[in-house]
Order: sequence, then C-alpha cells, then structure tokens
Amino acid sequence: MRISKKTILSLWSVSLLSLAAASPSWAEITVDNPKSYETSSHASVGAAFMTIKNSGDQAETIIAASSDICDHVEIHTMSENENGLMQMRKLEGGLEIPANGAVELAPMGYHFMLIGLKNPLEVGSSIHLTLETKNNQKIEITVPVDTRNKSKKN
Ligand SMILES: [Cu+2]
Repeated sequence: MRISKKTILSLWSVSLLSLAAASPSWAEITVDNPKSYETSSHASVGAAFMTIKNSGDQAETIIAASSDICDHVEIHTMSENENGLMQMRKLEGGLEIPANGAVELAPMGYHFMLIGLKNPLEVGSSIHLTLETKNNQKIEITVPVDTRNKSKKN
C-alpha cells in the first residue's frame, strides 16, 4: 500500500485528536432534564434546575456557573432556619457530584440562582448556562423555560 504525505498528515492529526480526547479527566459530567421557570415581568432573579450526573470514578465539583441572560449565577442550597422557615443560601465551596453518582437540583433544594435577569424568562424560550468544574471542565447546557402553573396551561 502506497501512503501519500497527505495520508500521513491526516493520520497524524487523528492521533493528536485522540490524545486530546484521552487527556486526564476521570469525572464525566452530564446533565439530565434541565429546567427553568418563567418569571414575572419585574423579577430580577430566576432559577435553573437539573440532574447533574458523574459517570467517572472520581468526584467532581461544580464551582461556578454563568449565563448571558443575567449578571451572575450562584449555586444555592435550601435549608430550614431556626424559625422553621425555608431559607436559601449560597453554597460555599461548590456542589460536589460523587463518583458514579448524581445530584438533583430541584425546587426547595439545590438550584442555580440566576441573579440580575436582563429580561424576564418567558415560557417556550431557553437559556444558555455554562457550568465550570474544579478540574477545569466546562459544560454547556440549554435550559428550557417552563410554565409555573401547569393547570393554567391546560
Ligand atoms: Cu436561590
């Protein structure tokens, strides 16, 4: 078989690509069922929910998130305060996704807080969210905006 220079070059670039794909990353982060809810016309904050899965054998931590639809995004958790009221607070140190595990972000629990909305979130639209991990992975997500009131819709 005659191998041309061009073939050698393309083989070379293929092997470079596979090297890049195999670079150390023991955490495989994926996102299931992303969802956000519509906001009223004067709301300055919204929230995004999803299930974050890690199919790797090393834990990974979501340390930051960002979106072009708001000023900044915080990772929040909710817990009961001393007066028995549910209160949300910023999760310091990020959200750890265990190896071969998943963490669900849902109303009354973990969520991404979208702070300083530039426009209200409208049903049928979607927002773009970038998650950043401790090990410098970036995960791009499209989050559809749903209605808050299912019964109103039907
Ligand atoms: Cu919040």
